[in-house]
Amino acid sequence: MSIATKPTPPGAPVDRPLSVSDTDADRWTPLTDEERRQFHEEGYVVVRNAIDEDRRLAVEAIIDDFYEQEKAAGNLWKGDWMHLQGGVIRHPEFARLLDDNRAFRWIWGLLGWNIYSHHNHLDVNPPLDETGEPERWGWHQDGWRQNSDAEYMGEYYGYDVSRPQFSIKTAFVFSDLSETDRGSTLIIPGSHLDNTLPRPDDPEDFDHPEGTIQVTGNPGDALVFDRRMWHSRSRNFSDITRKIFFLGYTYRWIRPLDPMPLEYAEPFWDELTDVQKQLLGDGPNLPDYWGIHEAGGINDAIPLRAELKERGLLDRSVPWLR
Ligand SMILES: O=C(O)CCC(=O)C(=O)O
Ligand SMILES: [Fe+2]
Repeated sequence: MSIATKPTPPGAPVDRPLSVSDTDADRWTPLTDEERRQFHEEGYVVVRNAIDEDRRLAVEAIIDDFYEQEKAAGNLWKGDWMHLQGGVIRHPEFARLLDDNRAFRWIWGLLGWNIYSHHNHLDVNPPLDETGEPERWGWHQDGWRQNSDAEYMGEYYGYDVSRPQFSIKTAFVFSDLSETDRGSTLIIPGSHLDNTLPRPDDPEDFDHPEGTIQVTGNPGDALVFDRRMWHSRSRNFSDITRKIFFLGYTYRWIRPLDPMPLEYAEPFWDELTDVQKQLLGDGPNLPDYWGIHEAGGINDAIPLRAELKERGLLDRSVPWLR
């Protein structure tokens, strides 16, 4: 079978409806029990209108400027792809995306208050050059060594347990991904609870796994997904350049993956809120990253905790919101 120009499989809503949050809830509306259960079962949600159109347009223009800069600097990948890791610290509008959006309630609602962005990337993927390389098997869970070092060896001991969640990503859609085959992310809903995914014998000759959907989205929507979700890039067979910003959030006691020196944000540091500074990785001392004071004890001054506390959103019945 020739894969070079094979379109990716039909996306949602062919086999199943997308898991969608259509609410106009703002970032401080707590998740309902039903929403939390839905995410824990499905491993993802698409948030409609995560940012408003005027802001999407403004940020898209900034993304285009970065693309030109990276191109001029010879930093594009595979000829014309931009994959700018740690990009969130490069512009105040990117930093603002960290919490000022309608998907953020899923982040604090599922991870809690002791979090930051350890990993984020701004991706621009022009239409595929059909003379390009064949598609290669790209299915993975995020987290690198988190999928080995923190393993339970459940199979060895005869019980079945999923590996720990550790992080969640929000992908903000800036271009029109409302149709399939525009390079949007492939996922297998519910697969975040499986520790393995069978691989093909030939990484250049395969069908995508059963249950694969292609996550479509309108400009301004966001895909929120569990880092354990088995997912893959897909190829952009359309004539529209894909523009998308992935923001990964994890606990502050996990080290950054991307180079994000806080000095990059110096020119606009004073424009940021304390929550945004926390989410960029700021903290006054090491115990702070563990959620505590230097002398021990929960630290109520940690900005996102303080914000949630002030709004009455801490919740003893949810461990990460205690
Ligand atoms: O570009 C994509 O669609 C997927 C990228 C990816 O693997 C990720 O963000 O973890
Ligand atoms: Fe990934």
